[in-house]
Amino acid sequence: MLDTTLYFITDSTGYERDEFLRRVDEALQGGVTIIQLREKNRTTREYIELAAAVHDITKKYNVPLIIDDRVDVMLAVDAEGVHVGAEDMPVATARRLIGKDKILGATAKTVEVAKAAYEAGADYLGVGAIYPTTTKVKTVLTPTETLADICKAVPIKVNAIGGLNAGNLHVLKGIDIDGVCAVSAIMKADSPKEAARELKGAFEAL
Ligand code: TZP
Ligand code: MG
Repeated sequence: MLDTTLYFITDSTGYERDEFLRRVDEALQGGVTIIQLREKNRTTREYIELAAAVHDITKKYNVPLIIDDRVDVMLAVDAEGVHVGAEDMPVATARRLIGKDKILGATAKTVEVAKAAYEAGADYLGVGAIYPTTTKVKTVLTPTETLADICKAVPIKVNAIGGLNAGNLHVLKGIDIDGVCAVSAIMKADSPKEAARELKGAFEAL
């Protein structure tokens, strides 16, 4: 059963390979339940090589590895799934290429897009940004009301994303989300392990 409780999205920018992989391992020790490798500035060769290294780690923890955007990279390393956004491959096309057993995630900022993604075969949705993000991601804010509406509109898992940390999750109280996604709160923490633990605790306390 897919567990999106604590969804860690990586960003290797600024980290040496070993330090990046060490942080990924730490985050997993801290209780991350699903992990997405998200690389925007790598060659295909580098993306595949890094994905294989991350996959070797995630397998030890039995945590699914999702590849951002790139179906080819997902297939190359036999990762557990792929995540597509509005400018990426359409959800239905991705589903056709990866088959019915792989995990397919999609980004949704409106109820309409959420329903379409569900109907096209998505297993979970990432909805946000809830707060402005300090990552380089270009995104608009999604009101928490829309997040709540999306949770009611689709039967698949819905995660909140964008600027979330253990100290600000309370804005999501009462909304029927399945989990939270975070980049910076875990990636850039002094201790990714502690950060993951705290974030998970804060989500479970909601
Ligand atoms: N999509 C919407 S916001 C975001 C993505 C990929 C980045 C979230 O990063 P952070 O550091 O958790 O704000
Ligand atoms: Mg994308």
